Amino acid sequence: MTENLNDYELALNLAENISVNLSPRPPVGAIITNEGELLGKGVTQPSPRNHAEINAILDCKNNNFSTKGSTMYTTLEPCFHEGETNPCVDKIIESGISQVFIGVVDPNPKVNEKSINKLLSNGIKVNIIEDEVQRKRSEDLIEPFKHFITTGMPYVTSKIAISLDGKIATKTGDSKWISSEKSREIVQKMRSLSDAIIIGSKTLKIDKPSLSAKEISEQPRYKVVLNSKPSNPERYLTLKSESEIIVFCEKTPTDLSSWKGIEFIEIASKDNKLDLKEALRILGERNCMNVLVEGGGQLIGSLIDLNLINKMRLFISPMLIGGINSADSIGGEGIEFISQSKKLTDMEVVRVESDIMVTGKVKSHV
Ligand code: AOF
Ligand code: ZN
Repeated sequence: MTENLNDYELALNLAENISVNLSPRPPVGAIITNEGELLGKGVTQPSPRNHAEINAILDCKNNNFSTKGSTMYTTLEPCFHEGETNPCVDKIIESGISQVFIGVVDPNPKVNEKSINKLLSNGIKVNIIEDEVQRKRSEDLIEPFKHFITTGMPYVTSKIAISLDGKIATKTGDSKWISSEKSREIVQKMRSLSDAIIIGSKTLKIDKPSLSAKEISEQPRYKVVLNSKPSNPERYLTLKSESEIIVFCEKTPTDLSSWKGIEFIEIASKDNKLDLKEALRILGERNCMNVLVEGGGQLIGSLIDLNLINKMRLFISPMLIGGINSADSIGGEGIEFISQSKKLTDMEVVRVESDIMVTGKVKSHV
């Protein structure tokens, strides 16, 4: 039986419009129909609340519809395991749903086709969505989750505001503001949907950022600074908020009383550079699925050198800064040949007031 594209489209739209941080859960949308009639819909809620499929089943009940013989469309394979909620697969079987359309198989090893097999062995028809565009949208939805669950590493997005000539500040370090107000609002939303915001110590010193998601109730869980030899607690005062502050360093300062409220995590360094992969691994261990790197250019460049950035977002502002001594957007070691350049895919270009917002995925291993 072929899928009803419109029904699946609705499930996809529900998932794509989730605008709260669900980490470490993936966003899922589910709907239930019977003979073309919409009976109920649901989306994933933040832990420990319900998964999408359970919400869709509950919605049918609230709407006084029976789920017997109905069809479910869900953007991700239902879960198999007993986690914070009962397994969705069992709820689907109990509810008498007779057919399930699934966007993508759950890459979580605890699920990974087990639910599909369980549905099939309980006489429920299972179809994987065939439409290529919808399949791709379903895969995109779980991309950070897939990266996190299969590697244990956070999905890293880097954001940079640059002038048309690729500068992130003037020769005196002034950078306020390069991007438009609307672009900066988008960054606030990106911060609120991230588990951790990371900057280098030079950015902390020069920009004095708060890293908070301004005028948004949901804040990043961690504000993270990479600072090999932390020596100036005053600088960290701009970060004070409800988020926890982590400093990755070579050595914890001895005068801890002047660093109240800051957690130090020692990691190895080589040639005066902290082990960035280790820092990200530790954040992954703390269930950080989405992290946002806000600079500076040296940190972003080093992460790119190490293939640790998954997605880039640039806000390009129609201004020229110039100056051989003003900071460039990306530092690091760089490459020798164009053939070694990091390619971007899935490019999106959007006009935001006078800025151009460019977003793309970094294809790490070309
Ligand atoms: C679903 N529906 O809406 C989502 C699923 O920690 P727990 O118990 O919330 O389980 C999270 C896992 O469930 C997650 O790793 C992923 O495999 C799956 N996510 N599954 O049936 C949902 N968000
Ligand atoms: Zn579930």
